[in-house]
This record gives sequence, C-alpha cells and structure tokens, in this order.
Amino acid sequence: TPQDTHIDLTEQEREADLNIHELKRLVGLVDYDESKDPFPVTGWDAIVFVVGNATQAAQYYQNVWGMELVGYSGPENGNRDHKAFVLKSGSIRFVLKGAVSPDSPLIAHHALHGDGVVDISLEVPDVDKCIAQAKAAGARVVLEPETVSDEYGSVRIGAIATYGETRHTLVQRTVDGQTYAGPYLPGYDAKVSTFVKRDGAPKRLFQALDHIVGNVELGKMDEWVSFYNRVMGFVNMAEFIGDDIATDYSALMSKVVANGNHRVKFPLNEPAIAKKKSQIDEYLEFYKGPGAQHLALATNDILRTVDELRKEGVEFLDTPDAYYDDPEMRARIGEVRVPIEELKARKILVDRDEDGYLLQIFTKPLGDRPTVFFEIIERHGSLGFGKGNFKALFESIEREQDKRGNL
Ligand code: TYF
Ligand code: FE
Repeated sequence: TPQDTHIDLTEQEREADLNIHELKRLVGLVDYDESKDPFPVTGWDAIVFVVGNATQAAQYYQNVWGMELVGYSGPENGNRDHKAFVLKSGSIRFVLKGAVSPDSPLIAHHALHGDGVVDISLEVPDVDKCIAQAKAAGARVVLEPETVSDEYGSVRIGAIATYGETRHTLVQRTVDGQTYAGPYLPGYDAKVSTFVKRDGAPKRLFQALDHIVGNVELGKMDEWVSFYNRVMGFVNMAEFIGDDIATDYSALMSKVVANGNHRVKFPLNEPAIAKKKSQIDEYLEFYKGPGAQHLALATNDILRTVDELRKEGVEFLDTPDAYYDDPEMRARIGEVRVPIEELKARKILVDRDEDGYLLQIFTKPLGDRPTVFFEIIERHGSLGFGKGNFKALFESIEREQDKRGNL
C-alpha cells in the first residue's frame, strides 16, 4: 500500500504535488534501506544543458515543452560569464546555460560538443560522505565539498567526473538542519514564467524524469557499469541488450544501473560492430565523445503530451503501420488503457513484460547535431525500458541516419 513505504518525497516532488504512489507508477520507485548505502542518492537535482543561445532555448522549453521558468542568473545579477535559466516541469528541473562573455569556458565546450548535457546533478543527503566514498573508489573529484550561501540560505556541493566531459554535481540542500529556500542555487534569482505573465498555468506535459542514457565508447560499457557500481553503489537492473541482438539490427549493447530507490536510472550504451554504422558511433562522432544521449520524461497522459508537442512542431520518430497491424505484436501487448488505434495514430510504441506495460515515443534530435533527444514514457507496471520495441525503434533511427547520410 502507498502508506507502507520508507521513501520520502523530495522537495521538488512535494512542490509538484506528487505522492509516493504516483511516483511508483511514473518512474518505478522502490523501497530501500539507505543506511547501508555507501553513496546515498535521494534523486535528480537538475539536468544542466549548455546551449548556443540560452535566451532563445528558455523560450522554446516554455512555449513548446510547457515548462515553467523559475530562476535566472546572468549579467543583471552579477554573473557576467553566462546566462542560466532554470525551468521546471513537475519534479524535474532543467538549467540552460549560454555564454555571454566571449571568454566564457562554455564557448569551448559548445564549440566541441554542440548543445548537450554537461551536468547530471543529483540530490544527496550528505555530500562529504559521497565524495569520500568516490575518492576511496578511485573516482575523479572535480569539486571538493564546499558550502555556498546567499540570502536564501546555504547548500553544500561537490562534483565528480563521469563519462566524457559530463559530471555529477552532488547537491546537499539541508545544511545544519536548514533547507535552502532559493529558486535553485546561490546566485540565482526567482524569475517569472511567460505562463504566469500570460495569466495561465504551465502545461506540465511531463511530471518526472525517468532515466538518462549515456553513450560511451566501444568496449567501455562494462567499465562505466562498474564505475556506477563501485563508486556510487548503483545496482544493475535486469534489462540489457547483448551482442546477440546487437549484431542483428541494433548495433549497440546496453546495460542499466540504478540508485537504491530507482529514482535515478542510467542505461549505458556502447556501439557494436554490425552491418551498418551504429547509431552510437554517429552520436560519438557528432558529440565528439561520450555523453548523454536521451532523457526519458515520464508522463501520466502520453496521448495529451504527444498531441500538445506535435501541435507546437516537435517531431517524433516514425513507426510503420505494420508495427500495429502485426498479429503477433497485438497478441503480446494485449489490452492497454486505450484502443491501439489511438496509439497508431500517434506512433506511440507499446511494450509488455511480466510486471505490466509501458507506452513510449522518441523525438528526433533536439538540436542541430544528431545527438541528444527525448523519450516520452508512460509506465503501467513495467519497470523495463521497452526491450520489445528495440527492433522497430532502431530501424526507425536507422531510417533517420540514412537521411543524414550517416549509415
Ligand atoms: O533507454 C532505453 O534503453 C530505451 C531504448 O539508442 C533505447 O529508451 C536504447 C538505446 C537507444 C535508443 C533507445
Ligand atoms: Fe530510454
């Protein structure tokens, strides 16, 4: 029952009016005993993107993705290096950063990688404990624990390096019994969203973040799985794509790690040698190295989310009608909450396993390079990642690769 649980809501979830029962369904939260965890992670803190033009991207994420602008840092409040916009949807926070100063270090990062995720920031109850464990396990610490403060209070932060130029900043929001009360981190001011200015409510097209996939180099997947096991105490989840299916059509191998409560799930992909050029190789070539490939946004109404996004011009991967008309597939997925025709009309994929089913759809790349994209996911019991859809999905990705001349 929802009452009989040991997981607490995060501040962001409480503010988003979510409850544990909803979160179990949305992202597959599980109970676990934090006291034995060498590196306890509460959940996502923020996903930080570097983009070519944060001023315009902030408009896009509000107007198209229905997110709410809540915080800002930039020249007007003393940050002469870059502008940063904090956007929220449900319990997820995105931070978009773009260089203002021609000497900003963000420029070199953007020149190399294009738009992408630089920081998968995690909320932790005890930064010092995590950094000590990370060091003992041989991780590269890129920021020693420090306390930063402003008029809203204090947070304690530290950071470790992960694949490529990506990092995990660890944010402890309660210091000496006081929880930080500002819109994001010290240095950020509250900002009013265009939705609020228009006297409306943000659309809240997604309520939580389900997983973030990392693409790593050929032969490195197991090293990164082991990194998350050893350094961060993450556990392996059942779903994986091995070389058996890889060489047939998908040209990638994948394993999934998760933190104790499963709020944070990281599938890790590496390219596999196949007949065609792997989609992972295409990513690595255009991102100039390993990085975050897709973010899966959890929704409780994928039909509405997809309709709203399409109306605003978001492009999704195509799924052939044959996928829905295949009797074997119809038999396997059985009954779902809407007639299959509703899914077919929107190209939404279905997968079923022993725990339940999930609905999912994937966007085309979000920016100019064929790198980062979003997945929209609606879970109904399934704790998987859509393994049954890999064939149809990867064929669709390959059709896009072909159009780009990268097959
Ligand atoms: O997260 C996953 O594993 C699924 C499937 O390049 C997937 O969303 C895996 C790899 C990929 C695209 C989607
Ligand atoms: Fe996914």
